[in-house]
Amino acid sequence: MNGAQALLKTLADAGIEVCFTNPGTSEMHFVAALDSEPRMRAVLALFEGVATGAADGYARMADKPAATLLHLGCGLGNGLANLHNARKGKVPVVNIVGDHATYHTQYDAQLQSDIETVARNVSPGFVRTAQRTATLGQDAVDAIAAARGLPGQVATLVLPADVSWGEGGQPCPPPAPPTPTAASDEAVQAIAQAIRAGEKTIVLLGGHALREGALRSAARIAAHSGVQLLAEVFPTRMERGAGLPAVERVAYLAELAGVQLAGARHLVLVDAKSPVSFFAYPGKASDLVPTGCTVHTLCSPAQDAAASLDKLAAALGASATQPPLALAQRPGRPRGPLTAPKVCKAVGHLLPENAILIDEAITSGLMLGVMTAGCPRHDLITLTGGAIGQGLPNAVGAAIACPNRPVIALIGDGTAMYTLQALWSMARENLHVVSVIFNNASYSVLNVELERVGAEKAGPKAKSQLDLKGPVLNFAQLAQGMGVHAVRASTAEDFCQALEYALAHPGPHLIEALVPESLAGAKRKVLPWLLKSLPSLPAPVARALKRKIAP
Ligand SMILES: Cc1ncc(C[n+]2csc(CCOP(=O)(O)OP(=O)(O)O)c2C)c(N)n1
Ligand SMILES: [Mg+2]
Repeated sequence: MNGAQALLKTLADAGIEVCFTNPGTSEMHFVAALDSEPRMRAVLALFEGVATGAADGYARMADKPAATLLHLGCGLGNGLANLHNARKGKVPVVNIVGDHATYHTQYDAQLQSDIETVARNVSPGFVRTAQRTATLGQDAVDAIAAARGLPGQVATLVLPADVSWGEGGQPCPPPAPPTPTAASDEAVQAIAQAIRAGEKTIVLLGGHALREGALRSAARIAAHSGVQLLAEVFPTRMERGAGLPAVERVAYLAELAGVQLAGARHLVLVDAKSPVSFFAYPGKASDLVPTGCTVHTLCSPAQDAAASLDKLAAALGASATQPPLALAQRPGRPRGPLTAPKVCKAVGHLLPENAILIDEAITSGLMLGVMTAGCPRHDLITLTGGAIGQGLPNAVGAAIACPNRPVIALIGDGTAMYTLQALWSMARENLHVVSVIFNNASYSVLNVELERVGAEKAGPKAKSQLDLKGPVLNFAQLAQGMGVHAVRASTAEDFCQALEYALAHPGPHLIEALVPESLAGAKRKVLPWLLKSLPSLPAPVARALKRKIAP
């Protein structure tokens, strides 16, 4: 057995069944070994950012890692943004990067570069360059253990070509799965005491606290003790829909998040990070915790969120409380000229049972949350690390992890262009993914940001960096060129019909929604002023405005 064969057997024995690849010459023995391991599915991506984003989407839905296969430092660099998103989402990935043979490094050949330095950015907890064929199996076990650790992470194993092709590979048995602990008695008691004192308390749910069991426990606590629940701004995976507790997410815009958090005296973190502003803005606070608010940690991402919430519910006497659940209700069928809110409405009108919804719609998705709140149960995947180009690759991985569930990916046009090659992988693997691209011919959110940061009057050169008009992209044609059935829609009627067709016909589809910018003209001009005025408005008015801008 050579090293690559031993590596693949070790991965498969540990339940790693999919490898998203974009190989080169240094990975040829790994590629050749794929046929020796029938349990490993290999999925070719035409850009490394698709491979890494697919591995991220897969693990979010499968709750176990996939492997990647990337080509040296440059291939890893191309895949970095989506590994970053995985890192921020605490998603396990076994990231395998091929390298030159160990004795070839000294010659500084064309593709020679410092792989470990690139890797440390996204896998600070585990970067290892395999040294010998005989120990490669153990290296793989260590990488798997690190990836599946508490919390999940990207683990990078650099695989020199001679370690891969050398004889004497030894597969190793899988590492034991980790067992997270519940919150400590002290943490539970301290938080229960703070809650019982009756001051305004917000419980911020993140990570695994947004899965069904934890959500139900949190909702019991909220119903029993009057605390307010919020979900982190960009969940890795959130279970929602009719029959589950509905939890509002922290808003992206710091000023709106400020309205949500205002007046809190206690903030309880459950597998969540204390909230901070996405960016810094001149004269505005970065830390979103209101002054005078005490931050408590019920459990860290390394602990068991559901068990911790159960413990807190028991301490408060809330274990038998029946929490309110989202009612089954859908918006009506939209009509007339197509707009982004109407696309969200159509998705709410038609979302099938058990769907996986991927939201990378940026400004076009502002209404998605309210429009889908009462839809049949679904999972929501979002842009955890803010590095755009995640959604389409995530859809590839999610569809492979859950072949019997429809995947609907809502993506901005600017965003779609980062990793558009994902469409080709959807076609090749015949995945049931409906990609909806919002063609508003703009980096619209950056136009909003331009107003918000208070930059001086934007001239034509500045504005041209943020608009995508000329040439206007034609996503339907681009998709067709990659083997994906695609249509354009400029009315709500056409869009609904296209979505119904796509959902009824398994396989990949793309619907290009031709829409105006959601935040344009007067709306865009007044937004910064509205946001600025929020802190000085009475709380009920501020909350009403918040609901209007980003419900
Ligand atoms: C990797 C990466 N590059 C650049 C950005 C900056 N950025 C944020 S949003 C955005 C444009 C989004 O445009 P689009 O997808 O068309 O959505 P819209 O704003 O029009 O709703 C850009 C370039 C980013 N977040 N991540
Ligand atoms: Mg756009």
